[in-house]
Amino acid sequence: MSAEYRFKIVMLGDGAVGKTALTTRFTQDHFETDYKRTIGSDFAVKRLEVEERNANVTLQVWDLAGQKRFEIVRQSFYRGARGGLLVYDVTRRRTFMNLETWKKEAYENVGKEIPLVIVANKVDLEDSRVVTTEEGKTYAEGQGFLYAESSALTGKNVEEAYKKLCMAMIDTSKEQKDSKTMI
Ligand code: G3D
Ligand code: MG
Repeated sequence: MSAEYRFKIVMLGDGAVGKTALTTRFTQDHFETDYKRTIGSDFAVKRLEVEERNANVTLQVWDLAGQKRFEIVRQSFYRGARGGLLVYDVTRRRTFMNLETWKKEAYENVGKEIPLVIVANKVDLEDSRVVTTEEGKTYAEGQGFLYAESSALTGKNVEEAYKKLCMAMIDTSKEQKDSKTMI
């Protein structure tokens, strides 16, 4: 019998890196170019089978927008989060540099034990790519994070990125002897 898990996760990263596009691709399997700017914070739910851990996971994916500066929004955004995707845009180096800030914010709000996956998004834009696979991997490995390269546009590796995070969260929750339901 498969184990059942429920996890809340957060999408982190600079504006326009593709957090909403990834979430939409993952939860609804489509891509909207004119997706309206996320207002406040919102979540989508998706159930996922993780064969590698013989588990079914219900993910509550929280996506945050510009109002990050409002403390109250930030608190409810992070409350109960068990993991996060740290997203950057491979065509904009600044978004890669800023991963450090997002990591710190996650640590401050959730704690250093939160599993994070670094997601290098927009790999379909090969010609404008400025951050290499090597750089992304080196950063992720140095931090002890998993790494995934995705394209919300083509759908490449999107589910895999979330799945990697699921595996890390399952392993963490097992370590914490927190058996089944989380939220
Ligand atoms: P955010 O939620 O992180 O702020 P969005 O980012 O999901 O709103 O995406 C920002 C812009 O990048 C959008 O373009 C979106 O279509 C585009 N985008 C997101 N993911 C990808 C991807 O994997 N490949 C490509 N080529 N574009 C992507 P617009 O023009 O609508 O602002
Ligand atoms: Mg958004």
